[in-house]
Amino acid sequence: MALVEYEVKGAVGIITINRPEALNALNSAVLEALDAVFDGVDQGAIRCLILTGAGDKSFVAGADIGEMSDLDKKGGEAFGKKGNDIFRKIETFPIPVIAAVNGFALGGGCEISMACDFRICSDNAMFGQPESGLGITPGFGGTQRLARLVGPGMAKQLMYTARNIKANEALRIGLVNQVVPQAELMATVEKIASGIAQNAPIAVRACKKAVNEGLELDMDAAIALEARIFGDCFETHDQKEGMGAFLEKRKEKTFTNN
Ligand code: CO8
Repeated sequence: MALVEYEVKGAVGIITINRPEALNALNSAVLEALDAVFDGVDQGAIRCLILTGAGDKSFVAGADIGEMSDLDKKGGEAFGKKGNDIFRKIETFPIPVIAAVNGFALGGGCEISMACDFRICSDNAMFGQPESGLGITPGFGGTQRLARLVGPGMAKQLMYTARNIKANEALRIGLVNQVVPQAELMATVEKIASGIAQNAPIAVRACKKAVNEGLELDMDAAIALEARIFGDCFETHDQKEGMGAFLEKRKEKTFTNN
């Protein structure tokens, strides 16, 4: 069995981290396999991706503690970079990526979920950044993405205390968008992904770019960025198709990502 599996259902791609015997912990081999799967996604045919973990207990229980335990400064930085490079690839991937969090999302597991566009989790999910209890900081972007997602005060409390939180608390603090019974998780996320896949991919991708890049700018520059991206839409087939269908009272729309 591959360490990372990839299944295509229509215009939705499902990426499954498949190392259940270690609760899908991220070692170098898993990170490299994940990178290769993202590189292989057919960006013409696929309109939404789902990232999940194999089994019903864990999404990803963190970076591999065994592999990290003997690292020196240089090795720690290199391992951190390996994770950061692939997480950034996910975050900036042109196609939306939804994390379907089906259990533990701890340390690097919480971090990879935060590199996705948004998170839907099962009722048994558990999130946390337990690194301070291991004598390290989060190293796959957690100090930055958690603070941006839930605010610096809540992020600092979670990191300093190394306390894990259950699904409902993750929902309350805005770390996840929705909590569903575990048996319904994949069906729920696939339905959301299919809904996204029905909209103009060129517009969905432009929204992702505008939000991600705009958050790095001050408001004036961010609005100017949005204006440029918005204007670009009017040179697309998909804008003519989307508005044309509305005006013609036509339900069927043929979006081409052009
Ligand atoms: N790394 C390696 N192996 C793991 C990990 C992990 N993170 N998590 C679980 N496993 C393994 C266990 O060792 C065990 O293997 P074995 O059967 O061979 O002993 C197997 O998975 C099953 O785990 P448990 O028996 O522990 O299962 P439990 O249900 O009793 O407990 C827990 C589940 C609570 C999730 C527990 O496994 C646990 O606490 N895991 C570690 C969670 C953690 O601390 N994660 C954060 C790791 S640090 C990190 O992610 C830093 C990211 C940034 C790195 C930057 C690099 C520079």
